[in-house]
Amino acid sequence: MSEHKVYKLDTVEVSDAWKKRAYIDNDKYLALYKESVEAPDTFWGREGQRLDWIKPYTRVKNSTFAYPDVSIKWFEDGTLNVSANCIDRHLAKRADQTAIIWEPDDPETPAQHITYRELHDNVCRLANVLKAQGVKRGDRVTIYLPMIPAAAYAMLACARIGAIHSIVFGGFSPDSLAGRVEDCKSAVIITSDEGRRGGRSVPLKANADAAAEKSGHVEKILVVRHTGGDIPWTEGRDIWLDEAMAEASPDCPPEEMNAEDPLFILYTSGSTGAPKGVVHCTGGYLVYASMTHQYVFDYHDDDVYWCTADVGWVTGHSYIVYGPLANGATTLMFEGVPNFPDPSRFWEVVDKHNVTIFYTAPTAIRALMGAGEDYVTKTSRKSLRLLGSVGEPINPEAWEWYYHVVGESRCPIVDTWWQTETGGVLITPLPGATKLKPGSATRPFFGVQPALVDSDGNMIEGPGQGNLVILDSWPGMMRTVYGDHKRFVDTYFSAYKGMYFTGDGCRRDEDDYYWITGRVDDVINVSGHRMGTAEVESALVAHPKVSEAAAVGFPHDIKGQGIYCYVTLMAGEHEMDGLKKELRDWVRNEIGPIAAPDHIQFAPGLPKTRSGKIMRRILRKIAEDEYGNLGDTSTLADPSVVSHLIENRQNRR
Ligand code: 6R9
Repeated sequence: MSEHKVYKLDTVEVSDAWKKRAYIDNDKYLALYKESVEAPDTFWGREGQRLDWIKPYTRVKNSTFAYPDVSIKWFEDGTLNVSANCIDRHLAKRADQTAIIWEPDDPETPAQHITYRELHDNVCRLANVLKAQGVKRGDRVTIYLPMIPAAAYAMLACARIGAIHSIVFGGFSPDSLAGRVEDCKSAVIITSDEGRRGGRSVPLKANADAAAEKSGHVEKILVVRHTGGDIPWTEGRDIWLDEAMAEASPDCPPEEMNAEDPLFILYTSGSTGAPKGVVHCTGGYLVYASMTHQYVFDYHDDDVYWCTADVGWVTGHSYIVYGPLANGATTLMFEGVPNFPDPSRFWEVVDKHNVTIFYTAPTAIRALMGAGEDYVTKTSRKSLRLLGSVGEPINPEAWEWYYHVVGESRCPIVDTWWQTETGGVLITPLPGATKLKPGSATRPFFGVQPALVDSDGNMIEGPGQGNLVILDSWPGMMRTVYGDHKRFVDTYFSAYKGMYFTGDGCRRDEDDYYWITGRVDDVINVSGHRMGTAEVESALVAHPKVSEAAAVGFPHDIKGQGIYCYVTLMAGEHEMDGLKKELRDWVRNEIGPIAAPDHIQFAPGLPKTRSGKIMRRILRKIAEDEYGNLGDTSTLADPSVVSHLIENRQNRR
């Protein structure tokens, strides 16, 4: 990306206009932050009031990070319903206001504007359909849908009746879907005939069928009619959702839920084993999603807010659906991709709907930056006033391009650091309060106490670099791993006792600004999507010709990180280029397109310690082309393996 401007901005000061308009200026930030960590019960007790409670809470925070007795509860004696908070309570004032703007994949297809009244009607009907199919409070419902309004209806319908939704990203394979259905024992899948992305169809119903066949649990598949494409049909199991909703009552009283009742499960990759079912609960999650959406994006009533994520990821949960709708916002849902029909699409959608707040991922910014400025500058974008970034570290070049070209140097960028596990944004600028530094997520949100520790767990004070931990609980954090509380405690609280370990490395500068440097565990961040190396490896070794595999990340211009795989074949199998493609397609089919390896290198042997542990550190260096600096290799069982890998790596250039 050397043809682009070199990073030169040092800091961007908060403008007077922003100081005037924003909810939070710097003095307010400092005062409220202090209160939030020194008197959390007072601070959050007040913030909890942003929601409508059926039975008010009397207890605010009740949590401990003490290993192994980790327990997190917020507002624990309060009751409420998330769907009533996202819809019903807005009806008096906003029944005719647009809740959701839907922008389809094909720009020729008309957009839809769904009002809060229509949202209420659809959610109640869908909730009644679920009830009629026997779904009860606490049951798990799997949602496997494209970016269409029905995805939001389905989420809110589950919340309405107290069912726990588990959304599986539409890009995941039938196997991945089956694994997630199986893990949470979900008897119902909500899907659509097909999805549409970038002009291409995605066979969602066919995938759901294949998943249902693999997993014994699925009793009903509710199907949204979306593209009208031909699909297989199983009488007695499959139900057209439009027909069922037309017959259902538009009235469905919201279930009274405890603040600590689960709202959803979302599977995410970690450094070991199968994806974990991250559990988020009702009260604390919604308070946190609502509050961060309001302050991080400085959302006001006249805004049109667009987050380009997919509802299959946590960003879609918290910042397309729950946060915005809890705040009575107008939220845009986009079915398509940034470069279809061409790389102007995002900005054309901004102009078409007068979007004021735009939130996307660095990978999209880098891809659009590569397509050239003309695609941006030919659009107006005058409605924009704030830009956001999420999912991976944003490199300063991309930050500057986003800031100068897209935002015409007038829109602050909020670089928001957070995770599936955290439920909402933890480290971020606030546009009226925080001077920006390109590439830094800057400062903690209210109630968040970040710290850096070295690998022995010693606290690093002042400027320095280390592993990012969080010292105390905030309302939006995950409560457990579905069905496996021990895994929750072991994964997040055992490395540094008494602290939540994020898995990220981080630098803190002289202004106490945080700079996330990326994962320090075996998680690869591909285009902002988390991929466990263990998952890619187990997909590869499931191939009959593969005996052993190791996957590592390497720097990739567009995706941030790409997947580099070392593969040892079974004896008698031969290395050939056709086999690389076969293995790539294999992983794509096993997990989904986002997991497809960028590079495969055949390796007669992998570098291992004498106890047989693969030395990934060395494999990472080779993938990064950094042979001069392999670090300590004295524990290698067979050093010749490494020279062989380097030779092969160099030969393929
Ligand atoms: C929200 C989301 C979480 C991981 C996280 C970190 C990376 C997210 C970031 C960022 C640097 C940012 N990450 N936002 N790194 N700057 N602003 O992305 O959740 O899919 O669980 O990924 O993404 O490495 O640990 P999730």
